[in-house]
Amino acid sequence: MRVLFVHPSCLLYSELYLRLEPLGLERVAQAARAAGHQVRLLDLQVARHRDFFRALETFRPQAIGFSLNYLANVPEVLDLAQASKARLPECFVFIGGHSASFIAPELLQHAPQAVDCVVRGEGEPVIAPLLAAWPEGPLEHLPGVVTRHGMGPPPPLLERLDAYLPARDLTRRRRKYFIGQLDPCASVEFSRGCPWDCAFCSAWTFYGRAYRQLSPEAAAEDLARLREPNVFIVDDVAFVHPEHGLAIGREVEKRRIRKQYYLETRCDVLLRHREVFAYWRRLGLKYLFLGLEALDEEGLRLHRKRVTPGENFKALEVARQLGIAVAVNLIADPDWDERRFEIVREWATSVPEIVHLTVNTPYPGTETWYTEARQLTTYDYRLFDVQHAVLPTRLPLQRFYEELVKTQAVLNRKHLGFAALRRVGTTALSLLLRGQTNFLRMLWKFPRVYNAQRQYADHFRPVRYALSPPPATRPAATALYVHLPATVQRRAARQGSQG
Ligand code: B12
Ligand code: SF4
Repeated sequence: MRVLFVHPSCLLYSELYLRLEPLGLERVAQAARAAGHQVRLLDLQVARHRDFFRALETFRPQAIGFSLNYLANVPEVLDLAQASKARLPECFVFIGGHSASFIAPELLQHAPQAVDCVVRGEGEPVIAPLLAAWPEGPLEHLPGVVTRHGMGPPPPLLERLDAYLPARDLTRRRRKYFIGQLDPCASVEFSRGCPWDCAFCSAWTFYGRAYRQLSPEAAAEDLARLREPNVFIVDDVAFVHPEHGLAIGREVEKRRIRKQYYLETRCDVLLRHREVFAYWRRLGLKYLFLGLEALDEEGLRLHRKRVTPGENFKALEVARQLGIAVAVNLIADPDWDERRFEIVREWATSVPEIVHLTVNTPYPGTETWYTEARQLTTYDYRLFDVQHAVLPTRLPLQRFYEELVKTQAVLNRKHLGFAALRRVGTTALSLLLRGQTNFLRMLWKFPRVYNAQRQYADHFRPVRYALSPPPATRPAATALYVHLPATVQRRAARQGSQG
């Protein structure tokens, strides 16, 4: 079968600092290819809608699979799905990905004639049986598959993460992928899932609390295949198990791989396994992203982050000692007043780290989606991008955005514009000489991207697709998960055998 996989466009706000390859989709594409299908991949982060419509005419796909990791991309994907069906009525149109997994029935309701099914959970184990079942069906008997007629059993977890290394040969314009100074930059995955359970996050509910690792050999083999000199490690929390990080490092050394790396981890993991980060520093680790989330004890408790402010600040010290540049994230609550923004500005200008500010946003799949007592003020998918307030603001909404953007501008002054250019002049020049302009463009983009007036006006656009509100009563704990945790599965199996 001719299969076209499509990743939607970037959101304006994330494109400022980075644009990363669609790693999950590349892995699903590889699983489809291994099953004998003729596969193409189009990434609308680096291509245009007209390229998509051209691909419909020239490639004539018999199946189109859209990736929907981000809630804010829902309208774009639904519009493209409808346009695809209108042009190619026989084509099998389906959607998968992180956000799609939590709102599958809703997506089908929004576009009942255009979307044939939604795939919940990891795509690799499902894609071959799904394509084999079309067009005879029925599809809704397959694990993880949801159609208008029903929902299949819970999706299976991929048995071995080593099984399908990403089909990177399918992505074009790879020079467009970058993160900050790491330009160009590829992505890799060393592990999947997260053992923690923060209230605002859906990583643990998606994977059913499972935490799995690639073998050190497969991880290093994947790194060795990369042409890019820079690598973003997509793991939610890198090096949870120090021995895994050390073992991958040894394989990297054995193969004489020399790259620069960017990874995300937790402050307590950095404190506990400092030696792994020191080792990776020698291997080329340049940047760390730490989700600080809050500066105070109470904020951390509400997010159920399970770290203290003391640990967070100590972790920043350790990173500085190791000579690793750090970017941190703080979550701004819509309840903040001018004083709270002021405190963040003061703190952020007193530390050398890059500080990002995102807005507290309950997402389907997170615990706060069910427990957040405040009423959502909008159900417009496009505003669920952590740059808009979807909960009531203490300040008038327009004032809230003015404070938010003012704060972001202060935080960004340190590492964008002329200040940054002065600091990284030689790096910028050498990138320019190699024809890499993503980083340089980033330095001047801030005023175009962040704009309080526009963010406020976004609330008054006509809404074509609206998210369904959370249920009035909190569902059973197991309903939170996409992949069921092993304990829940065992319990269900026991009950089944007794019944
Ligand atoms: C890397 C990453 C990014 C990269 C994106 C790179 C890219 N283009 O794919 C960057 C840094 C750009 C990014 C940005 C954002 N991200 Co992000 N990101 C992640 C992260 C850490 C890993 C994603 C990943 O590569 N995973 C590994 C691959 C193998 O898994 P995967 O992509 O999920 O794909 C699997 C399945 O989803 C499925 N699948 C995926 N596509 C398809 C398609 C089909 C047809 C099928 C059948 C299956 C399928 O199969 C794949 C293989 O198993 C996740 C957390 C997580 N654990 O997933 C957050 C996460 C997805 N991001 C999140 C958020 C909030 C954002 C931002 C809005 C803001 C922010 N602060 O990060 C922006 C918005 C991005 C945009 N729309 O432009 C949230 C999602 C929230 C939501 N429900 O919308 C997550 C879950 C983080 C979190 N814990 O809350 N992100
Ligand atoms: S925020 Fe980080 S540590 Fe917390 S559950 Fe999500 S991925 Fe895990």
